[in-house]
Amino acid sequence: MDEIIQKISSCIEYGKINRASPYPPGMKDQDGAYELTRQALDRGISPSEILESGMIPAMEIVGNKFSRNEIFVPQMLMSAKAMNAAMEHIKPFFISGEAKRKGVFVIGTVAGDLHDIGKNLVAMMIEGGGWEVIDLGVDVKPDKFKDSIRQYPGCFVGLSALLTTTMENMKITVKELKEQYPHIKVLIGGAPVTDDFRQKIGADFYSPDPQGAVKYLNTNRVLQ
Ligand code: B1M
Repeated sequence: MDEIIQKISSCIEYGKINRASPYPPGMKDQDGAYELTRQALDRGISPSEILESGMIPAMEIVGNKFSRNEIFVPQMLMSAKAMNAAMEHIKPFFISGEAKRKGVFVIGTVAGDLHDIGKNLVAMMIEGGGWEVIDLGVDVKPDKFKDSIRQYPGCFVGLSALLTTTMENMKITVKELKEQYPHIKVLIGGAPVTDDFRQKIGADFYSPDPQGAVKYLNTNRVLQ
């Protein structure tokens, strides 16, 4: 792996946001995820490579360390901040200036769940694919999704969940949306979600990654 990608990965793993950040003390006065990502792009490394070889695997390591009680929530939060700092440079590459004319995609992380990095990536890729994205944020209750469905008739809805506990809220959300709007297409995703779960809760599509969600939307959109 390219050395700079390795460094970006370490910054995310250890929560080094930018050069000015004093955390972690061992990386004081060094470039952080923010500066290194800019440098990597300036060297011609592709945003997808930085994301897939450096940033996402780093978060995987963070999750594994958390599972083993080697780090705790504050460290996990610093890693998320470093990831978001790197994303500031990556985002413009995935969002084209193309008119958003394919349709509307409403996305949110389900009620009780505050994880938004994966959801933001999905939103970013879908927007880059030419869709208008309405991002409702995190901890989104079913009523908020319903408000958007009323506001954007014919939209597709995406739900993200990262916790096994909030998968239950995903199930409730799908049930409520389908009861009131039987024709609405609901896509689901997030680390603990599977296609088996999708079938059980009656959602229309599951994708393990943003690319699958983009493909589904492009294939299933109603041509106007
Ligand atoms: Co959280 N956390 N966390 N956390 N956290 C996990 C999810 C966990 C697996 C860590 C672990 O134990 N190994 C664990 C869940 C265990 C479980 O339920 N089985 C966990 C826990 C327990 C918790 C808390 C309960 C900890 C506590 O307080 N004791 C707490 C819950 C807070 C809450 O939500 N109510 C909590 C808090 C946090 C932070 C706030 C500190 C922070 C989130 C910051 C933020 O998002 N702004 C955080 C983080 C960073 C993580 C890990 C380390 C990383 C998550 C991440 O961003 N991954 C995570 C461990 C892990 O996932 N390995 C963990 C990178 C991201 C790109 O991947 O989100 O999976 P992901 O998204 C992917 C795909 O899943 C897919 O595309 C993305 C790109 O490939 N995808 C979709 C996602 N949504 C999609 C939707 C689609 C399609 C694809 O269609 C609509």
